Amino acid sequence: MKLYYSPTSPYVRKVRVVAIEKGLAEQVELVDASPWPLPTTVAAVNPLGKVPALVTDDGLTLYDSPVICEYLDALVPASPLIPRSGAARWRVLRCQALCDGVLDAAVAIVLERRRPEAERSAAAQARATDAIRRSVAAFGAELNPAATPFDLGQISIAVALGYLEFRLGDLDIGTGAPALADWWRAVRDRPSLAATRPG
Ligand SMILES: N[C@@H](CCC(=O)N[C@@H](CS)C(=O)NCC(=O)O)C(=O)O
Repeated sequence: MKLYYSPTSPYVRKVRVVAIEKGLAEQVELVDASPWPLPTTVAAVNPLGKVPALVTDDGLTLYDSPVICEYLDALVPASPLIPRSGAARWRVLRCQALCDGVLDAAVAIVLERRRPEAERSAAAQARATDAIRRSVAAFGAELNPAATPFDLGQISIAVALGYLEFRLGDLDIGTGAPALADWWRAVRDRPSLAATRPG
């Protein structure tokens, strides 16, 4: 399989963590395809021009990160990272959606900050920051420390917190509730997260 990636993309990191947790890392060849600056090689496989994109051994191209995570999880049916059915499944998928939304808001702020000062919107940044703060405050209720294995919801929370630390440490969003801080301390150096840490 070929994974079109950039080393700092949090969506790519989520996919790489899933690949490691599923024992698939050796089968994933990384293809450097940073979307900035244009032109990007990823546009040849994903018309959206975004990483991650995965080309499977059967030649099927998949995007975006939730679809790729679901594919990798299904490839090795043992120890699913996304429960197959029931409330547990919807909770994990909702948690991934919440965390991807945090990433969308965080990436939007990072891109805003790269624009010339006169073109930046303080209102857009404030709105995105509020969404991040509310969402991180909701992470505590999404935690499932007893989840075995480290499920896709928890992977998504770890990737979101890691990206906020990496790019937006100055916003001082932190981890909020003590339970979330304890959980983050316990998981942050897990091998799949250590191996994919940006920067
Ligand atoms: N929803 C997508 C988001 C992917 C995404 O936005 N990737 C960024 C890199 S962090 C990108 O490639 N952006 C290029 C662009 O927006 O043109 C996913 O989950 O894969």
